[in-house]
Amino acid sequence: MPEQPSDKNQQLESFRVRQEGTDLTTQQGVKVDNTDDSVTVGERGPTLLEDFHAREKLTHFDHERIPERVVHARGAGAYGYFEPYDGWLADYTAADFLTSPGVRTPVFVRFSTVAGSRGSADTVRDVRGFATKFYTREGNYDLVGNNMPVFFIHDGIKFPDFVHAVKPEPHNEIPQAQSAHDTLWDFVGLQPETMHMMMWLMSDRAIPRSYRMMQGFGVHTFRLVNAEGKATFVKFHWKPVLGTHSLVWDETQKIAGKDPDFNRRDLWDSIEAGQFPEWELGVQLVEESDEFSFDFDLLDATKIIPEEEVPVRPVGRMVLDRNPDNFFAETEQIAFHTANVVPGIDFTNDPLLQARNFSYLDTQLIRLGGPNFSQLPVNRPLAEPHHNQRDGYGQQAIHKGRTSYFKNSLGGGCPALADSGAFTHYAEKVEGHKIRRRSESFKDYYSQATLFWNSMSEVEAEHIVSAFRFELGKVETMEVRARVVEHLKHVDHGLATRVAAGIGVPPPAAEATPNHGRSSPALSQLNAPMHRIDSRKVAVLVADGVDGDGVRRLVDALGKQGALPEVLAPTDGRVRAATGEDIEADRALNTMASVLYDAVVVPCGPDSVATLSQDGYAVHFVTEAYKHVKPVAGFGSGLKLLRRAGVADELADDTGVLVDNGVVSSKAAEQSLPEEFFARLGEELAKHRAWQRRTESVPA
Ligand code: HDE
Repeated sequence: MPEQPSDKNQQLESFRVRQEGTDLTTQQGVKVDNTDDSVTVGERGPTLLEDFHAREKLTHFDHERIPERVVHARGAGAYGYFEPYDGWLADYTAADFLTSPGVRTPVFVRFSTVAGSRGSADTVRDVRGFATKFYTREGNYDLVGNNMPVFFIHDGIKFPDFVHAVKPEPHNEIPQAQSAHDTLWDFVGLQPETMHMMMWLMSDRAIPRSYRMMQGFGVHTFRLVNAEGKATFVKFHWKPVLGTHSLVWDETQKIAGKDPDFNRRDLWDSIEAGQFPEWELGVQLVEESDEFSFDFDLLDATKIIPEEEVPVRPVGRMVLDRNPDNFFAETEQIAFHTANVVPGIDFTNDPLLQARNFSYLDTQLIRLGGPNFSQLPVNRPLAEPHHNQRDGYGQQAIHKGRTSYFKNSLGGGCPALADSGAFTHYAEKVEGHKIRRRSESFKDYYSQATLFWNSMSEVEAEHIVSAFRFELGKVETMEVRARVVEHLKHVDHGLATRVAAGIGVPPPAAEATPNHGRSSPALSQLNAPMHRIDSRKVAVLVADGVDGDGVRRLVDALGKQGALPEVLAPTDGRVRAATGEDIEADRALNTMASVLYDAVVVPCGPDSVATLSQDGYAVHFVTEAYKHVKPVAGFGSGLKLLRRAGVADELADDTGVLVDNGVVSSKAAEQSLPEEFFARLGEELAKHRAWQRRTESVPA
């Protein structure tokens, strides 16, 4: 077995450039004492071509941009590690990093949206990329997945069509980062294999609260191969320790304006705060002999294996604990590739995967400008590469010696063929005719879309109906809308009828595929664990005259539970508590918005509450949080502001603690506010939203 990998961080160290204590120079290292004025003839004369510093500075600037990713252009990334719990998976795979307990394999993960360009907003309705590069002792392994377990199409040859349809329309480049437009839905209506994925895309999965609160999926069926060469089919799953949670639609649209970097910032801030995002890697395993025992084809990437049929077995955990030093050098230049595999992991004939195995290397060649991008610091494997590939743009290595060919005798025969630890392609037996034809076994477009629909809670189902109505409501061509409804009726007639009613198209015809009635509870994200409130952001609204003791106790108690309370006041700086001492405000109210928080609390303090009640911004803050079904809390005179903001649920009328539909209240204040208040608020926060509080005015 090779040596334990040296730390990726350590490897990167030699590439880090620090500016402290240095003088400005040209690229050639010549010192510069003026970078504000060009060399000219006299003070008002023409600029001279010989001003090499000005020319170099401008030339480099002119070439700063590289092509953005064709898809997944907008992303955020972080370093961390993966550690298997134990070695049980060794029965199935020779992959050392999955089976050596105690070995921490460095990783870089990049999360992304798909359709938008680099500068687009984070919170749009979209699939999220979840790409992990494992710098293993046996070379780099990339698991390039998404936060949804299925895909839009069967065969990679359709990918350019799909992406052209979802991207901004070519004549006017509108709309940016949105699926709600004619061309995407035109594609969907004519390509019904998209139906299962469209159910996911219309669900809350497409608007995650945080990258840290998303599941990840390898999507394709891959192969694990053990040391004896025995293969087993595998699906990879990432499960977030914080549970799987989403925003609500109205909120996402507002955040896109208030903080377009919402998810990116959330990832960055939580790592800076030492609250490291964590996921559990799990696998679903299927024996080769069971390949045909499902009612779908394992090679069809529009299908899941329901967890109730094949359980997800835990393998290890991944923790992200370090932000990159430089976005461009690391997050932008990282190059993932589905064909980056290590011994023990292999492909299947999924035609989507096969196309990806071509496409990723191909795209990096243009995006990163030539064939040497694996030498970029973030892409460098920890297992040292040795080969006879030479030259090309951006070559960093200085290869010594005369030989760059195999076999050679002049170079001592090196690099030599490995006699152990080499990757061996799984010797699958294949035979057949060359044909261009979709497999019959891929042709059930609807039953798993129905499975997904049947598995939703009432709230999740409502959100799906609203999303279809919103998206199709933006489609200008009525025939395109109607065509989609005709497909939806094969998913569920009731769903199609509800969607049709909202978009002005006739209800679907009566004859439809009957709903099979099956469900998979694991598909509802409201069934995910809900007991952690780490890094949940809580706004505490204060003004002069606030109950200082109450605020301190609240901030302290929420902090101890792992949440991140922030004190918001009408202006930045300090507010004076009722008892005379100063309280530091973290932010001015008007720089923030309720949509940037998970909950809001209004503390006691008659003067504070009187000021906030006059402040339309503060009142709206509470109203909006309430409408977005977030936990809302108040104590003492703070309850007055809750009422003024339209909180319609029952509030406490004594010093006890009352919880009603996610509204936590008590008439007590200062030292007499019971500890129970903080505990109950924590419980409501852990539930994420008070979904049962659906008032008619709640925007879905
Ligand atoms: Fe990708 N995909 N993809 N994709 N994909 C890219 O690679 C492609 C597919 C996914 O953070 C590109 O470096 C084809 C499925 C992620 O850098 C490109 C097909 C899944 C990322 C490409 C697919 C993904 C990409 C764009 C159909 C989920 C971002 C730039 C056969 C399992 C990785 C680049 C990052 C990126 C091609 C389908 C996930 C063009 C041809 C299915 C997470 O190569």
